[in-house]
Amino acid sequence: MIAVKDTMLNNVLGNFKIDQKNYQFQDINQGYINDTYLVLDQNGPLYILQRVNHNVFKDIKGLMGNIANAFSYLIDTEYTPIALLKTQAGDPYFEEKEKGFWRLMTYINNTTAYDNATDVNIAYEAGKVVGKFHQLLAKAPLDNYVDTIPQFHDLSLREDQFNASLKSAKPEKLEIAKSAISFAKDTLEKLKVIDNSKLPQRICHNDTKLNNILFSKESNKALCLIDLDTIMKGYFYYDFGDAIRTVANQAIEDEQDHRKITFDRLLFEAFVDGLGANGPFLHHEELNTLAWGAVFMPFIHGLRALTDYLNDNIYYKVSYENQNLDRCLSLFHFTNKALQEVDYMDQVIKKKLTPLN
Ligand code: GN1
Ligand code: MG
Repeated sequence: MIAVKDTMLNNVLGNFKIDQKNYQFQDINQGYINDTYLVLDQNGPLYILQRVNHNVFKDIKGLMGNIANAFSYLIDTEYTPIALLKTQAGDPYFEEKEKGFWRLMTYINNTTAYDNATDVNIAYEAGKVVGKFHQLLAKAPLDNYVDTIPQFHDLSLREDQFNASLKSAKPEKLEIAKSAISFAKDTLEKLKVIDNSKLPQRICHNDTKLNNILFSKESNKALCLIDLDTIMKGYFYYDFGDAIRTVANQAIEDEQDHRKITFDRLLFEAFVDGLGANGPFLHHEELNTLAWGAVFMPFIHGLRALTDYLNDNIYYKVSYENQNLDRCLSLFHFTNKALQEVDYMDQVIKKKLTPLN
């Protein structure tokens, strides 16, 4: 069976401008959206091959244009570049009839990614590289970017989708998810304090969970961000909050044992220190929203997981029936912890980060 898959993937690689040989493949099953494979030869890993999920990403050309544009700004001695390999026709991705869209990227040797921060160095390095990413992309013109998923982190859209799922869900699911549904309704009201109207838009990564940051196994330094599919306009608190939900929390996203879910203040502070390490880049108004961003991001992910559970798993790939519900409950548990830390987070942010204006 594996051989059939290897042949299929080798056929895909035949369309790219690389040495043609018999490659081996390892599934990287971490994501909920795309299919990702590590490509190896007898000397070890060489490339990352991905089939981009066209159900989720409707405008692949725009998406790949965003990535190519971002790569052209992400050049710095403190940022490790990733390159896209071109197809034989010179395109940045290969369209296979009916089976989808494939892209091939360089693999950076001797690297790893973490689901959770195990020490303050990881948290600090994560903050530093997220800051560097934003400083470099602050120079990229916003108009060059398309919205790969329109209104991706728009809470009113996610609220509408949640309300629609409440109407169509099976009664037994509504019963099982009763407490999550009530937490969602309460928290939706609380989050109305966030006011986007005064915030500058930035090119954001929009999926800065810790395992989208590549670390050197040798130096333990954070090298760069990966998974740039959702690079598009956004507010900085999206990237801040999405990092915090995985840096300050020692549990995995679908953790069922909620005693393992933490809001670790030392890890939080180390991340904020890292963010400030390359000098100021955020405006005063943006700093004001960061603490709430750390509530907003785990919540919006929990809400989307809950909606998908109620819709019978039509969006995320699930590895078992109730995974979306487990993700929701775990994310909401962390949201609740973050809610209790808003004043504390705000004080730390104001103490450690200097505004630009
Ligand atoms: C999805 O598949 P992955 O892990 O890259 C989702 C993100 C979530 C993430 C985990 C396009 O990303 O927003 O943070 O799952 N991406 C999309 O919850 O929906
Ligand atoms: Mg992603």
